[in-house]
Amino acid sequence: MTTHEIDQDELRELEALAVDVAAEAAHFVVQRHRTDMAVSTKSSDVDIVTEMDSRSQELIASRLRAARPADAFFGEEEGAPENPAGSGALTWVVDPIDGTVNYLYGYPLYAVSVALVEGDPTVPGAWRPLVGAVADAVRGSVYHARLGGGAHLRGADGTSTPLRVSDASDLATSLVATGFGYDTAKRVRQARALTGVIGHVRDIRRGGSAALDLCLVAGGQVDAYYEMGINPWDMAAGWLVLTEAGGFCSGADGGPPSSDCVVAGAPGIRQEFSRLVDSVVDIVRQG
Ligand code: LIP
Repeated sequence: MTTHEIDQDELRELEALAVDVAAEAAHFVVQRHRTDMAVSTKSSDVDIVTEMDSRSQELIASRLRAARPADAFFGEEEGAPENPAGSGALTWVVDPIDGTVNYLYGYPLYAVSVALVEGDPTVPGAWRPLVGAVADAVRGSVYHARLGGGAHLRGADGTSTPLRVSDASDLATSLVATGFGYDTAKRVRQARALTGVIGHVRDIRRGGSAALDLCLVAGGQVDAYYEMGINPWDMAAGWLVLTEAGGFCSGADGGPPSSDCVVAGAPGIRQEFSRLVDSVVDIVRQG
């Protein structure tokens, strides 16, 4: 991975750009939500994309290209990155609406996720986020962070609060978030894996947005999160917000976070929780 010498001042500017763009797109999708909006499907009948996912991505891409023409862009709704990261360029990794099914239903948990990463986001272990912003569209707040600069929550009233993970040290009384994919057979395997987890923790939360789940861990509202099957655009910004808030974010067997598996949480339960997720990950892998 080509590492870039970027000082904190430049990172602070890039973080502010990510926050502004994510907040603008979040406001846009809330304002333009309609029950009769166009909806189409992707990998399965339940894997949907609304017209607002595409319009939000167009808005974000145009803002970022105007501000940072040399950077690459990798958005959920556009497939392979433009200007491949192989060229050493930094890449904006974007989820224009994370929690699209929630958005369609008007279920109040969806976000816009914008991150700038170095390395190749399509290769596990070959990239890392430098700045990230997750705009909670319904609350009007923005979780954000820069590498080495800590993590903060900008409230709808403009106040800024430092984020800190919980001090959980006992898995049995830990609250855990997770999620399920769009492939029916895989979802059944994820549910089977969950039966191996639920007896070892306080309770489970299924919010529907990986980006918000990771940020809720960063703020201490839940103690841990795991999921098998999410994409770089779902995790890029939330990963950095979480680690800058003092948490851990990895993959199965101590590997990097990836579509295979994301394991994240408060440092006090890292070993226990990682061991637990490692014990069920093969249930989901066996497709
Ligand atoms: C969603 C993720 C969520 C997962 C859903 C879906 P999307 O992303 O954020 O964690 O459980 O299946 O992948 O499709 O709304 O961008």
